[in-house]
This record gives sequence, C-alpha cells and structure tokens, in this order.
Amino acid sequence: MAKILVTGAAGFIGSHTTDFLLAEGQTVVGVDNLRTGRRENLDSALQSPRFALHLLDVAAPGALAALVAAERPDAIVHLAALVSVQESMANPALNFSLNLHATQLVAEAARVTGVGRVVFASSAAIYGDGAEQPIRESAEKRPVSPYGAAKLASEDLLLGHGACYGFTVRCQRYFNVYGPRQDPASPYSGVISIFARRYGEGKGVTIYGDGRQTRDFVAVRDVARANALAATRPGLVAGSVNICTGRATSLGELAGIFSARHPDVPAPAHAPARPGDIRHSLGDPAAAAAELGFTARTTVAEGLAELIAGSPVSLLS
Ligand code: UD2
Repeated sequence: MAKILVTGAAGFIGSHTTDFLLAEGQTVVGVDNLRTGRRENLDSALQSPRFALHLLDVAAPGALAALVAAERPDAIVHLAALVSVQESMANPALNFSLNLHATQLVAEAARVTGVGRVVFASSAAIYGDGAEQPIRESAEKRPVSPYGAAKLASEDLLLGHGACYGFTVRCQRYFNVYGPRQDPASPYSGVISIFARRYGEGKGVTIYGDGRQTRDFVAVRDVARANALAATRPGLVAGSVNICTGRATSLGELAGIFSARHPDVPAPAHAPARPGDIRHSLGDPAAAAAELGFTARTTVAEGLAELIAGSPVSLLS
C-alpha cells in the first residue's frame, strides 16, 4: 500500500478522492487551508487511523515543501485550487497564486524530496470554445479565462519538471464533475448541484438558453477512482487525459430527470443564454481508458438518482 499526499483534501473532489484511497487501504496525508474546502467533507476520513489532515496553504512559501519532506509520500495528488472560473476573472492575481504559483511549489517539493508521481487536477477549460467534438487530448488549446490558462500552464510546468527531474506526472482534465458535497451556494456552482438543491426545496429551476446545450457530466465517485488509478497504478508514464464519460446530456434532459422524481415542482423557467456559455462540451474518453485503465461507470441517471435519494454510494463498486 502507498502513502498519498492529497492537496485540497477537504474540497469536493479532494474529499471523495481521499475517501476512495482510504477504502482501498492506502494511507492519506490530507492538506487543506479550508478556504473553500470544508472539514465536514472529511468526517468519515477523520475516523481512519490512516488519515491525517494538515491545515496549511499550499501557496505559502516553504509550507508544503516541509510537509512533503517530513512525510515522504509515494505520490502527490494536487487538487487544491481556486475552483471558480468566475472568481479567476474577478481576481486574476489570486488565480495566478493558487492555480499556477502553487503548482510550482508542488513541483519543487516533489523534486527536492524525490516523490515518484504527481497527479494534477486539470480541466476541460484548457480547450476553450470551438474544439471539435468529442474533444480529444490533441485538440487545440485556447483557454478563454485566467482559470483555463493557469491550468494549461500548470500542466506544462509539471510535465517539464517531471521529465527533467524524473517523476511521473499525470494530468487529469476533468469535464463537468457532479455529486454529493458539491457546493450549490453560488450562481456559478455546477448546474447539477443547483438543480439538486432547488428541486429538493420544491422550487423550480431556470434553464439558460433553449436547454439543448450539452455537457459531459462525470460522477465524482468515478473521478475519485480515476485519481486513485493515476496515483497508484504501477507502470504509468507521463501524460494528460480527459476524465469524462464520452456521453452528452442536454440541460433539458437533466431537468427532465429531476422533474420526473419531483412531479410537484413547477416546470423549469427559461432565461436568455449566459454570455460566453459554451454550446457543447463532450470529451473523448479513449485515452484515459488506454493510459490509465479508467472508464466512467456511473450514468447520469444513476448518479442523479443517488444524489436525489441522498443514499450512500459504495466506494469501490
Ligand atoms: C464548466 C465549469 C467551468 C469551466 C467550464 C469550461 C462547472 C461548475 N463549471 O462550466 O469551471 O471549466 O466548464 O468550459 O463545472 N445552467 C442553467 N441553469 C442554471 C445553471 C446553469 O441552465 O441554474 C446551464 C449553463 O448555462 C450551462 C450549463 O447549465 O449551459 C452548465 O453550466 P455549469 O455552470 O454547470 O458548467 P459550465 O459547463 O458552464
């Protein structure tokens, strides 16, 4: 079994990744400053003798390096980030600090301590708009936000360091991730978290545009498994892959699934499309299957049924 250091462990994807690694029997060193992460997300993990949470800021000089040197993990899964595209536009300097400078500190900590592998939370945002669908990893990268730009630059920064200093870098380009613990509070939260809360409260939702726009929605438990594979699977070489399902779901279909389970909730209202909204975003999952042995297993219908029922998911299924 391996020791994995997870940054952003108290966040949405980080806490599920931590839970998955612990369920597999790995030891997890969690790092979070609780800026957007929440300690409650780790309620279950904190019961494990194989888990410890360190409250520190990955972007603070020397902090992560000292912890990595003390813990000597087999791999670092770097998920800590400024997670909102909108916030990156409002505060590009903070985006640079948390989404690019922090990556440099991770690379440096890996180099100095001799960590064998670094897994990085990249994003479909690196492709920007207009890529041919389904999007393959070789598609042109034209990020249209500070967030997407920092994720793309971080991939290059890590891959170059890994090639030079001898550690393996795996970049995970997440598409639209959804599931339990995703924060529905902001208007820019993921659409599924917003719909789940509003339908759960008996309130109608708003669909921006005609509802025919599509996304590749991937369940967070599949993403957690993909992260665990990238961190622990023997023999991996460096690379970047889409973490997606390869299946498109329209906003109208999404609302239909919720409406069927909440027949008393008013029908969705329609509002003008959001400026800058991407029409279609569908990933090609073939490279993740070939390179990581990862295929998403949860359909949107299943993932939403679990989310709506609030039922616990079997982590290793
Ligand atoms: C996703 C990412 C974003 C960035 C972008 C890159 C999330 C939450 N956001 O944005 O970070 O990576 O991809 O392409 O994963 N919608 C409604 N009603 C609502 C809320 C949303 O109709 O109440 C629509 C929205 O206009 C869009 C779709 O739902 O057409 C998905 O919106 P989103 O904010 O969940 O994600 P997206 O793909 O715009």
